[in-house]
Amino acid sequence: MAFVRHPQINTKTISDERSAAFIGLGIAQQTHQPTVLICTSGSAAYNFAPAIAEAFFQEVPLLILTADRPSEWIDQWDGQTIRQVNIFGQHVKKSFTLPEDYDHADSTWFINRTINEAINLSCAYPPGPVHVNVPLREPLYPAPGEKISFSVNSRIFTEYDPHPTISNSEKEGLLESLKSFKNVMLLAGQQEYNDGIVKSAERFSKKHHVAVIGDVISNFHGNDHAIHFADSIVGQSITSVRESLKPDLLITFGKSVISKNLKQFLRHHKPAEHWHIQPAGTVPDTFQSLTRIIRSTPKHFFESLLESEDETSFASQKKQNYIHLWQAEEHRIQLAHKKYFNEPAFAEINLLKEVMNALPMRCNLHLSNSMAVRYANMIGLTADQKGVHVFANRGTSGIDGCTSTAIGNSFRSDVPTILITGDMAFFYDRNAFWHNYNMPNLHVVVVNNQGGIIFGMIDGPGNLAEADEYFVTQHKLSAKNLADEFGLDYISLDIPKKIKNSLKDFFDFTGSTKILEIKSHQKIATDAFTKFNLQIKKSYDA
Ligand SMILES: Cc1ncc(C[n+]2csc(CCOP(=O)(O)OP(=O)(O)O)c2C)c(N)n1
Repeated sequence: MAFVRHPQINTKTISDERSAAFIGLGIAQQTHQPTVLICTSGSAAYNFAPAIAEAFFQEVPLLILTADRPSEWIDQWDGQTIRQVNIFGQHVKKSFTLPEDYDHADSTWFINRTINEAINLSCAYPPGPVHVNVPLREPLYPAPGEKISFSVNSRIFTEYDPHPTISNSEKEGLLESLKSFKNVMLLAGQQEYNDGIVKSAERFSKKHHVAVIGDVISNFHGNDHAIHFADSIVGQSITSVRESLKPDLLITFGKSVISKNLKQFLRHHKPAEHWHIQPAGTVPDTFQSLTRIIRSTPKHFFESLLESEDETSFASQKKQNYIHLWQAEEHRIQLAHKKYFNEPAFAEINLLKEVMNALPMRCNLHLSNSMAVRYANMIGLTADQKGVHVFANRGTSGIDGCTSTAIGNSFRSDVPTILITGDMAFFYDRNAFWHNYNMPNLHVVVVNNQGGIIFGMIDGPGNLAEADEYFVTQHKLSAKNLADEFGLDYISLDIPKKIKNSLKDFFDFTGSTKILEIKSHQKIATDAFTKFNLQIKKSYDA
């Protein structure tokens, strides 16, 4: 009530706490400020947990306020009472508990300083979720006529993130070292679109002759010269090609990469050195070859290392060869794509290619786990689609909040939000729609193949006798029923003849929420996926 009645705070109420928390995550992705999540006591708090884990690994700021009973009432079989202290375990940056009684002046001082610390900590690099447990003593509701008043001029601790810089001596050392490597790979992990980073990385790569690799969640599609199909290249090529692509020096920044093929390739062909650029926080050793942690922002690193003398043309030529090798492979994949997509087919990968081609110039593109994000990575975005900003819940890769996150984005973005999702992820998170708010220009593509088709596509579960029942988990749900129930516009795409008109209707932005259900078939989809990969493999036969 205090939040709802505060004149400068915007609130929304979402009944399902799991969806609410993911919606909060989606809002924070747009505002870059902590979204405050508030819930009642008891199991409600646990339902925030999936989104909190996602926010922790995706490094999105959230401030979580859980109402609680006073400590003496815990474990006394009182209603809606569970053990809430540290309930989110290691997936919050810190957990605080506020005092239960406010009579003493020290209590209000403590609350003020705790909330200051919580907000600042949530924003400090790497941003993330912070929990404040709030035990409340009865009476919980104001007496009739009782007014809520707000403190004015509350004390605020301002805090600015330190800007880690590269000293001159460190810069000299890095440049000297950089010169000594021939095959240098710059690999971008998941990050939000940032034109400044894309451009400075491009200048850095040109200056130092570095091959730039970035998948669809790295938001590097604005860079024409970068390699976007590394997953297909290292996954489908022949041994000799893979050997030639091995880096001596790997430089990484950003968070995770989608491709298991690429991770395995780099773990197998370990570079002599791996530098990771990250201003603060724990640095993962994803490729088992980390040798240097550079405490800087990527942009500052790239720009600092631009100021150096050019290498001799002989040295630069040798480095350039490595880039050319990657670019030739990228070109080979593009040609294979052309051949494959030239033959029309009513299959998921072909239809999603059409969807991605038809995206508006400026939009947020949300990709659910798991085939949606993989298909999008294989199809790729082009440099002239740099107004398309890609989001995916790859912190924990859950299917439980992809729709809610997209909806959170749509609440706070003035460009359309397009979600491409599989059916399992879509139906799992159906309560994302259970509220009374408009989702302006949210357009959802549901690829309905009646189960988790990913498990039929990856090595391992696909061949097991239990695959259909326990992995793919067949179902008969239709997005039409959901659209009817929630009053959303619905378009069904079930035959090739409808493609053009369905996409035209779907990409007509009238402000309403639209669902396009692609009626897919598992066998056709898996056969098409095999054919697509075979087309790439075949290009190595000659
Ligand atoms: C909360 C959660 N439960 C289970 C999983 C395991 N999982 C990964 S992908 C997937 C199936 C997704 O199916 P769907 O949304 O239909 O997409 P498709 O793979 O068919 O493209 C499952 C169950 C998960 N990632 N998250």
